[in-house]
Amino acid sequence: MTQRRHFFKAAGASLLGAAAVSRAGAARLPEAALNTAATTQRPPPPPNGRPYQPLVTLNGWSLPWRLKDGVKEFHLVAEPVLREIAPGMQARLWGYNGSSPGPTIEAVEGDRIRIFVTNKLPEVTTVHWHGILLPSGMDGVSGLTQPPIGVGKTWMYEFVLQRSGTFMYHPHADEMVQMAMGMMGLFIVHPKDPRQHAVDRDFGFILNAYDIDPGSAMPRVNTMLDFNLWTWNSRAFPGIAPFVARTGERVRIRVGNLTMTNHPIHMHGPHVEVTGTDGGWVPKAARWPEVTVDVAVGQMRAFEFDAIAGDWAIHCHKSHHTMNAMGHGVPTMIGVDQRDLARKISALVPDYMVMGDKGMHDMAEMEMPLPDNTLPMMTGTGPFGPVGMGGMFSVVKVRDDVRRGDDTDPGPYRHPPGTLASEYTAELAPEPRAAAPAAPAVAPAAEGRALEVQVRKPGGHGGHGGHAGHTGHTGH
Ligand SMILES: [Cu+2]
Repeated sequence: MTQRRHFFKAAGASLLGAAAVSRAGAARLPEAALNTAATTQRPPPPPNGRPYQPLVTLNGWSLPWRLKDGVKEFHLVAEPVLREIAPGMQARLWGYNGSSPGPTIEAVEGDRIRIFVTNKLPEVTTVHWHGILLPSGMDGVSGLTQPPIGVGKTWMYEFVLQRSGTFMYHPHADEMVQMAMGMMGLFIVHPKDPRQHAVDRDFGFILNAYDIDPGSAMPRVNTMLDFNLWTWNSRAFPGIAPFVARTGERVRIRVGNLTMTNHPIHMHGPHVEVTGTDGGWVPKAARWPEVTVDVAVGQMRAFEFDAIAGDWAIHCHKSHHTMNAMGHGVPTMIGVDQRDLARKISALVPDYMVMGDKGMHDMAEMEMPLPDNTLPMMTGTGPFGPVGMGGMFSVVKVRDDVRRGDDTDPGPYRHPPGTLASEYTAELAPEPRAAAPAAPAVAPAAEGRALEVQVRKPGGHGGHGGHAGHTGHTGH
């Protein structure tokens, strides 16, 4: 009993941090739920405490808690996990409770919560509660507000949730490695009054990125910008679940960015309104309309829209982020006559195929031989053929007959008559622009300087188009 009393005193005093608390109630840890499935698991309504509408974590789940003396107790276990990025590829990541990202933590404004963190990683860690107002000693910054959580140790964090909103958690010890390995999760604080900021559908995911060599399963942790797998909740299209809604429903999507570059999230169909950031809800009069919501590094955005029937693409607008692995170092072949090259290579490699001389759509249609455990650059099939996408891409599927709270994929949209683009099959009139001189597909060889710009060094990164792409990446 003395221990327990000591614990409550420590937890209530903001000057005492996680270190002081950890010496107390180590006894009787709450059960640490485990989930290794990569399918979306809509949580049940809260079994106790204040009511709220649970978040639907895309390809994820929410962490159960136990209510103890009015405190919601959660138990996170930091540990190595095996994550399916998309069918055909598994990654050896680090995460929490069996998954990367870890389970979403959901609680209500005003709740006192206690989060036990057990470290089953091969190195130390901490957990930082990104965006949440709390005593400085609970902020989880290794060295600054606490010593790191040792291997095999369990620590406690405890605080009262002062404001509702969209937040995250991630390590603040060896961050570069641990985030490159997939350690992160959403932290949603629901309003005390469930009618506040109410929507019909509430989705959330974290933008993350990995650098995993084709054929390998382990991320390269020293990569700074040159990632090759662009993922939502550690899933790449076609592994990302659709956002399902019923026509007319108010839908909210919450996005956090824990990659090393910004992601303009582009929503086809309905216009969206930015209603929240990790700094709080945007007052009604200050909400701004968008069709592309840029989410910068370390930022979160919540946006809402009224669902319109259809299949609406939603994706990062950086087009190389809707590509999977093997996208790097592929030279541009458009307009390059490869016939002579193909003849020479075929003598050495009998199956050699010329690719990309008319653009790269062909590659989406072709089943190319791949090393084990990687993903094609572009994949996924829609009702009209290959989607030609990978990475940060999904579909908002809105139908008139979806049941409330049902996230089952309704299949392809049945377009009402007269609302579908179609091939023009009537007689073709002469094109009025035929008189203009045609632009050459390839710069004439005589223009020495233009040619110089197009020189590519095979394999290397020095001085070619790929390098220019990276500069664009970092936003210089
Ligand atoms: Cu992006």
